[in-house]
Amino acid sequence: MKLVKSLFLAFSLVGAAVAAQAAPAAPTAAPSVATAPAPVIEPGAVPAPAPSPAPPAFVSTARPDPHIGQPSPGGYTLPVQVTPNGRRALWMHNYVLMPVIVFTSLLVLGLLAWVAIRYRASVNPTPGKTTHNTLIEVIWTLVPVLILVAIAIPSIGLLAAQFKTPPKDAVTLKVIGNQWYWNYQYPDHGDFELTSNMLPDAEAKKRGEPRLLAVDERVVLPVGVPIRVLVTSNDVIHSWALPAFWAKMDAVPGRINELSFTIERPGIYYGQCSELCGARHGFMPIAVEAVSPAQFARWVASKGGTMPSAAPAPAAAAEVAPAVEGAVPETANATEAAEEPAANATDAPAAANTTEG
Ligand SMILES: [Cu+2]
Repeated sequence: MKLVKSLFLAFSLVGAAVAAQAAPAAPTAAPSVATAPAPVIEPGAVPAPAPSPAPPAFVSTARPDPHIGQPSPGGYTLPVQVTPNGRRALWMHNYVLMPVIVFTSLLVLGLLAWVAIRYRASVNPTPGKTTHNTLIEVIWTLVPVLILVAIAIPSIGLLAAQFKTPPKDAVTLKVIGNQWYWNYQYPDHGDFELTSNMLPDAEAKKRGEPRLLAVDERVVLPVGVPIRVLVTSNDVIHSWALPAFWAKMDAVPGRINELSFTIERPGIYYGQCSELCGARHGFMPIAVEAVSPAQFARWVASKGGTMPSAAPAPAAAAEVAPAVEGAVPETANATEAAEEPAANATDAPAAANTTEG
């Protein structure tokens, strides 16, 4: 009897704590935990292990930033980059390529103007007979060569960084293209799967998301952690492309392509299929929600997945959803999507292992 009493006490304490913490975020979840009846244990029976309180459901609180992770009105340059490779590539574009292009264009324009005006027929009735000048020929050969070498050095480094193999403990996301939606699998986290379909315009508007880019199931990834993306397809060639990550990788049936990046800031980032894949090619957007590792662990739990570490991520249980004014309701699954899951899971681990070497 004493045991029943203490169990009941412990249980209501835990329930009260969870209710107090989760009240602003998930008011519906709290009462069910708090009012759960204490288990009745027959005298002499082996007591069942006390059920651990379920982790609070992951509720997305993020709202898309209209200037980051999606096209913005009047935008004329590359999007804001949120990965180290992206920032490096943006730097190269802004401070190497653009100055070279602008300088070269202005130089050629100036030379043409000079020739056209200074040596026009009206002021040069008898043209000069000069055909060769060794010094000028050496200059116009050597200078472009030096410019190309100057561009090649940072360019090759950037290329190598983009295809650097991610570390072994990187979070693996498997992306599978389908006509015309994306499947996502998390092989390191219990291999659960999502199907991501575009939201209808009205629903996207209601949620404050851009039309043709919003989806019913966002891919959730942790920030500050290397991500390994394995990209493949079930039918035709698609391409998983996310401009803010400097990421674009073909999804080819029967083969797995690898891509890796580290997201540096939380947010919602949109992309699109970037390989003409059929009639609804323009309607299979990508939406990635980058969250803290603790929130990621909670999201994984809410999907029925597991974290690869043995410890059940105490941070995830301790941390409570932040205040959620106008939180986006999670995954109303508005579209009549989700045909057959069509998971091509069998070839994934083998192929992934070969890439790890
Ligand atoms: Cu496609």
